[in-house]
Amino acid sequence: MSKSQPKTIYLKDYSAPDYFIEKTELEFDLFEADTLVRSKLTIARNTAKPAAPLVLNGQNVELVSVAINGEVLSASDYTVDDVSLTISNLPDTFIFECVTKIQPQDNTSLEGLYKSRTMFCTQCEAEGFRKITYYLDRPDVMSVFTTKVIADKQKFPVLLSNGNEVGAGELDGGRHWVEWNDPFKKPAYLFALVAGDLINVDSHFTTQSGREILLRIFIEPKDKNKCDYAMQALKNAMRWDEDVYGREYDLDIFMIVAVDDFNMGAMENKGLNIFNTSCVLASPETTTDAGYQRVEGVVAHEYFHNWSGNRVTCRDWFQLSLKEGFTVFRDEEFSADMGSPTVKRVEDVSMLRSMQFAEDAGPMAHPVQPSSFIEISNFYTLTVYEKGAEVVRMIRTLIGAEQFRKGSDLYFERHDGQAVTIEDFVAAMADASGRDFSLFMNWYKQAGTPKLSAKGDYNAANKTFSLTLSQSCPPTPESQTKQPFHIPVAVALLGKEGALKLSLQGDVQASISADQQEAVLELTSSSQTFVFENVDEPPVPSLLRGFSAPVKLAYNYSREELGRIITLETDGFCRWDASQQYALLVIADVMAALVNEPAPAVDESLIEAYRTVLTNDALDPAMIALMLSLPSEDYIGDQQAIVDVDTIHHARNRVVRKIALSLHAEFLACYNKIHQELSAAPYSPDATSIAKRSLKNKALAYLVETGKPEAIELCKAQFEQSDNMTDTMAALTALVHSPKAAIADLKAACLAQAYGKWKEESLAVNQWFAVQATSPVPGALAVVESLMQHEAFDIRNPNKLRAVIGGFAMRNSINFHDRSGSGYAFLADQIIKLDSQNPQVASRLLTPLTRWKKYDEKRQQLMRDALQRILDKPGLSPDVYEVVTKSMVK
Ligand code: B3K
Ligand code: ZN
Repeated sequence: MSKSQPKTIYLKDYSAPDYFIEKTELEFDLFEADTLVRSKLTIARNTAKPAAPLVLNGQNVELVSVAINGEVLSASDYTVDDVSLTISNLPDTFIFECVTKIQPQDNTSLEGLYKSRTMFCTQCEAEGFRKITYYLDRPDVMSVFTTKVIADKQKFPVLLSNGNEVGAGELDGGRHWVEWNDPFKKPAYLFALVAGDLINVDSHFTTQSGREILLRIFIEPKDKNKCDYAMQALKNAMRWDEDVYGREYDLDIFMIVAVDDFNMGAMENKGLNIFNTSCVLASPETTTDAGYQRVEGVVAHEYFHNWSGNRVTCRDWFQLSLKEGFTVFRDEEFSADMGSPTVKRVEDVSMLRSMQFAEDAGPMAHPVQPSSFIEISNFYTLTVYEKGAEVVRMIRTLIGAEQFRKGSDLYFERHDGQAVTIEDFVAAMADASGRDFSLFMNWYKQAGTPKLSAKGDYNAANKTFSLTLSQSCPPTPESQTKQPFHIPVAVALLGKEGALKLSLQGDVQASISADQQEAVLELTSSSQTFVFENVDEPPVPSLLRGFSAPVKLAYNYSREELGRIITLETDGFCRWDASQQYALLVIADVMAALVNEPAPAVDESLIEAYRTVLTNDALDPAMIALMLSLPSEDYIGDQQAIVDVDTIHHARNRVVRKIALSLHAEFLACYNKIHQELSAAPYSPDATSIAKRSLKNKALAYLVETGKPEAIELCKAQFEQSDNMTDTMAALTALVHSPKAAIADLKAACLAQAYGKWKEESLAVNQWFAVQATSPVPGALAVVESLMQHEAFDIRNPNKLRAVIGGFAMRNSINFHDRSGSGYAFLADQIIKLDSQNPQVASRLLTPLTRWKKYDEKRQQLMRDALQRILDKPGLSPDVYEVVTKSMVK
């Protein structure tokens, strides 16, 4: 099959491999022009299957020679095509050797072996190893790897691969070699190699059983002072995994290498994680609080994969969420424990609802365990990762923390060293808890976001409150009709003074917490009624506490009822969500009124609710900041059948401005108080300071919205005096995104000053690019086009592409969706250009165009025209081909 005829792969066609590779011995001879890869594989036929030819995967590799049991084969002994090498009539066990030639310096896809600036590095997940040498590049083929790396000693003093260093030496011509051995069997996707001129920062960790582990982060010398935070995060993650999951690290060394050019955040290669610099380097002057938290989260995520992914891996790529959903769940819980659990939960849910729900409603919607794909790279999605994590979270909610731990112990014990399925994971949870998860499996098998409708009925005479829960799920590409989901609905009933004690009538599938204030109701059919008894007053039900299931809740709350939840609920998620729902109602009123009048009034009760929240000293400042954040334009759009881009933008802005003007004094007092508190100590990315900064900068953003000269001055002062990136970027963003024409010169001056300061700091420059690309001020496209000509822009660097093109297309709705279609045409041009260079990045950046069905007819047509133009490009990559063809289906 050639790359121009993409083929669909189905889960139902899975078949065990015909051969196993017991031992893999590799030798890399790295040169500037060609790299030679010598591979020696000890192969055994899978005798459980009928004899079959050996078909090895290989792509963009030049075969130099091939031998079986030491005998060099002639061209007639094998066949080679674009994607494979086939040899027939082989004995049951044999040694396969081959030499391949590759050009990593020309590999712009950043998959396989490639060069990031001056260093060689690899990215093999999912199917990149086949771009290095011929191999059984599938996760259920696990092998022990030995890797010898040879290179020029001066240019590449550091030579790394997985496992432990087992030998090193000098060669003629200024070359040297290092050999590594990884004693743990692993699939090829976990293979890694690095060669570069790097320095290392070291530390140590003593495991719970007393083993001493060397922790080593490799960076460029200029970044020496930027790894302390990642190192501490790594140690925290190692300890946490021992404490919470009983998982200890296994090798004697754990290495992280930071590289500039990387398609995603990081990669969990065994013992040798490779990281995008943006997810490992951190310093107060270049990294925002959110950046610090991302470093902590990603370091932990990759570390946790050592068990959930590496020791127990996936049988095939349809099982991707086995490792990703579970590992995201683990990293979310870790970050929650390191900071504020409520804030973390709200942030995660907010992202899920605005982005994963849109994916579930779009043309690329797929189950957490997809049943088919053309290009697996397209399935590293919010659904597989974030929704996958929600599904694991629901398992824990249903069986409780203790049984969940028993289940994970059982899973790791049963399957250590194996490549398994999502069903194996759930079976371990079922066996440990004695619960039946057969209906629950629909969460893995069906795409789409279920709608959960709830209706409450209070009977004063019987003192009962009946809660009727119903579910439905819209059709998605893989299934038009849906089976019911097993939905855990965590509920509290709020009386006038707070949560009521709960008691349920009859024998229903539900559990009640020890303090009797929360019930987890299990909805397992299309509709069920749960009756609470001894309810002395009409309650307000607070539903989906902690966001107990990834569903869209429909309950007809009045503003008064939402107000009660905002004031009395102790569950932070529900409290925040009530404030979002309240704001949605107010924004919806303004949107409706905008049809008839240009400047409709804004419901004052929202202002009063915000005033109460803002002046509530008992609340965590981060929670206040979140509760004072209006729902995003994306989330508002998600509530509409056809997104009314302009009205959403104007209505939301109107509400923002009204809040800003009405609460001006409170915001100023809040700003000054926190600013003074924080100024007393140097910057620190601890949870308390982060929380305070988030509220301070929320207040600043509202102050700038007033457009008052003193607010602009305050913002300018923060920009100039700040000692940290969080405050600097908050001030710069508020100025650059302000619609006030009178401050155009100030914006330009601040941007110039910022660039002058950051031009040697690539990660800071990315943020400088993003703040401009995401500006809602008219004319962003012209700015974006000029940024792409800027000296600091680098079309090969995914971080730059994400900042500029991604910022514009994904985080600047009002400009990207300009009625003229200019945003769509621009994006199509970029995708066409990027497709041959880096298909993975191109395919990802394409997402906003795929959502055409959500827009008005004129925009639909313009978006489809843009998609068609992409499709017409000859030789389109399978990555982009899959997304475009699936999204064009009417
Ligand atoms: N497992 C990698 C993702 C690889 C993506 C390949 N296209 C990072 C992670 O999820 O930890
Ligand atoms: Zn992962």
